[in-house]
Amino acid sequence: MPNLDAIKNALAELDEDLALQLVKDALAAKVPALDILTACQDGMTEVGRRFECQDYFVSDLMMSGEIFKQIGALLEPELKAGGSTAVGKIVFGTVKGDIHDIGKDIVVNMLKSANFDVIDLGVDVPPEKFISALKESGATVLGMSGLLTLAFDSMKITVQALQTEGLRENVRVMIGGGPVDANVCRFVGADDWGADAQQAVRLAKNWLSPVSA
Ligand code: B12
Repeated sequence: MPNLDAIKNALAELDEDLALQLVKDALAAKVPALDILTACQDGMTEVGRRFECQDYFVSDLMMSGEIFKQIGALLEPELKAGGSTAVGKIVFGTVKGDIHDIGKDIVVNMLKSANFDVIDLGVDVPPEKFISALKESGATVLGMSGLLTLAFDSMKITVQALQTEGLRENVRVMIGGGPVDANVCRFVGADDWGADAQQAVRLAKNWLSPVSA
């Protein structure tokens, strides 16, 4: 039986071959993809901890990112939320000053799998780019991702820009990314926040198709 702790440890040790093999074994043994994803996120958290302790360097963060992306590609077909008839447009991006996109990509893919039309603006997205995408697309949900502490300010400024542009009444805002919690949500002035991609899908379903939610 594949061991989720072993996957977490292989990622934390940056053992690419072992991590990928263990993920393949786990998928073959029908371990739920979401459980594998959680183990991998725990591994990334451990990488972050070692980076904080200066056991790891930026090159190690990059290596962990590369491994995680390959694991993401293996898990993606299994992570389809499926079965949803929800439709609606969502503008999404990692906020200005932040280039972390592994979590954003997972969330975007899960939203797409749940039949939402997602306009992904990428990383380091300034408020004005979010605003023009919302205006051009008519989307009524904005999703912002950020892992750096400085991302909180970028998120807040973006919400203020929505207000200034008269869009705030019609656009629901969700935020997420490693350090985001209810306090950050209040600080930013977002409508809600999520700790994982499933929560992003739940929020989108509630906001865009209340009947089927
Ligand atoms: C990989 C990594 C990198 C890679 C990123 C590669 C990439 N393409 O994304 C690279 C090497 C580029 C990098 C760079 C840096 N990093 Co970095 N990085 C990480 C690391 C190890 C993992 C992040 C990750 O991918 N996690 C896995 C994903 C799946 O999790 P996630 O993003 O949280 O997403 C999930 C949920 O949060 C949620 N979610 C995400 N977005 C959203 C949005 C919505 C709306 C919702 C509802 C949910 C949601 O769903 C996702 C799936 O479940 C973290 C450590 C950690 N603990 O997170 C540090 C970390 C984030 N990095 C950190 C730092 C300091 C940096 C650098 C400044 C380092 C440097 N000195 O250059 C630079 C910053 C560059 C920049 N301007 O952005 C710090 C941040 C500290 C802080 N408080 O600001 C961390 C926490 C490490 C640490 N402990 O010190 N990093």
